[in-house]
Amino acid sequence: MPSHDYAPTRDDRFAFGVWCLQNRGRDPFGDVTRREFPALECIKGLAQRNCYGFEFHDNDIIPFGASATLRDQIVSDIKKLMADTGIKATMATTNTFYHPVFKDGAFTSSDPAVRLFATQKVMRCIDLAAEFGTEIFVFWGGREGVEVDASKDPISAAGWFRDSLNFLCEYVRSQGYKIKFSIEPKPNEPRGDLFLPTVGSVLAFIQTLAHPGMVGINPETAHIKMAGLNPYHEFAQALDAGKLLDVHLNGQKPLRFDQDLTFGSDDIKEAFYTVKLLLDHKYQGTIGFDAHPYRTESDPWDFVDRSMRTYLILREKARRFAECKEIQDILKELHGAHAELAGYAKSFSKEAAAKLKSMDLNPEALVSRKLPYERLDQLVTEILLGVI
Ligand code: GLT
Ligand code: MN
Repeated sequence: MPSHDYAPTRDDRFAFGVWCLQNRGRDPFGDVTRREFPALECIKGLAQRNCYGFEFHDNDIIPFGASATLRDQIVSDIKKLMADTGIKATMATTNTFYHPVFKDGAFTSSDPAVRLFATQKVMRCIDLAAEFGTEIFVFWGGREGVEVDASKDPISAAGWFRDSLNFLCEYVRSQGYKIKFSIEPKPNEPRGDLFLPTVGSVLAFIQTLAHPGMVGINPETAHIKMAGLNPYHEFAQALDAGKLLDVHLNGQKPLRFDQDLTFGSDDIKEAFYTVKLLLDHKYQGTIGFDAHPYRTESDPWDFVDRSMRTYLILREKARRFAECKEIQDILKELHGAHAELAGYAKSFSKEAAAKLKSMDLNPEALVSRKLPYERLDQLVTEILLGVI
């Protein structure tokens, strides 16, 4: 029997994108299948389900081109709802992909006027984020890419992107906002190729910015699998670099169109390792889900409930992994080999190098070590299948 009923609490720090709930099931081949939920209804529903926060694009809550009066009215309604329910606006981002003005990129458009329009839109969204007390501000470059490589030099495009981010970092600093930027990588779709496709590319890019300390990464399971990579390893790389500011958990079959499936629905073992990673390494950010309900659903709430429930079940499985004596004995054995040599390579000296060169490490003997990975993987499988 489970030790609890997997009911989410605010302490679990779950958050959902308002856009996930507003998704109406439209795809390139078919029209909408359900109504659009107004932002207030989405946020209220999340609060009722004990979500810690909501994530939003400017245009999820404020229509493109809305008057200042309408904007202020919407902001005050949302602030009241936040105060009444305690839900927080945990992540904000700008829609720089929907309007046709962004058809050839926002920050990487070859037209400086479009780049400035994008920068202006982001500054307004940053102000909005600050009003809601949001501290993580995401950049997903949905239109930052190409179909025709002859159209722009990727190094110039990187430069335009860098200039815009540097300008916006200065804007945050000049306003005294407590906001960090987080870049969300994706390999393709809606563009043929997107710039900054993976965690590694974002990490390298961040180091070229004027304020790398203000910028981190928001990796998403589906985007990683679209590139055929391992989400567990990609999330780990961001964590190792101290740059995992936010996560977008969902599901995706590898190397396909962006499916945005519910977390854990396609590959439970992979989802398990992701949850275990966040737990083992005491990830401090919110647990953001970015998927959309199947096109066949009539409302988004089953998707919300089961995302959180699956996460909590997997968290309990991760604890079971830590408590499983057989697993822990195997790991102890695996990681206890030649303990006297562990850390040798950590401190370099000429003497240590000379000694290492002449050390007899006997590869033949090292080969004979037993690595019971079949058994180890079976134990994980059985934990996930509920046998252990
Ligand atoms: C869009 C995309 C997501 C991004 C969102 C942030 S919007 O739905 O598919 O992965 O996180 O702009
Ligand atoms: Mn996302």
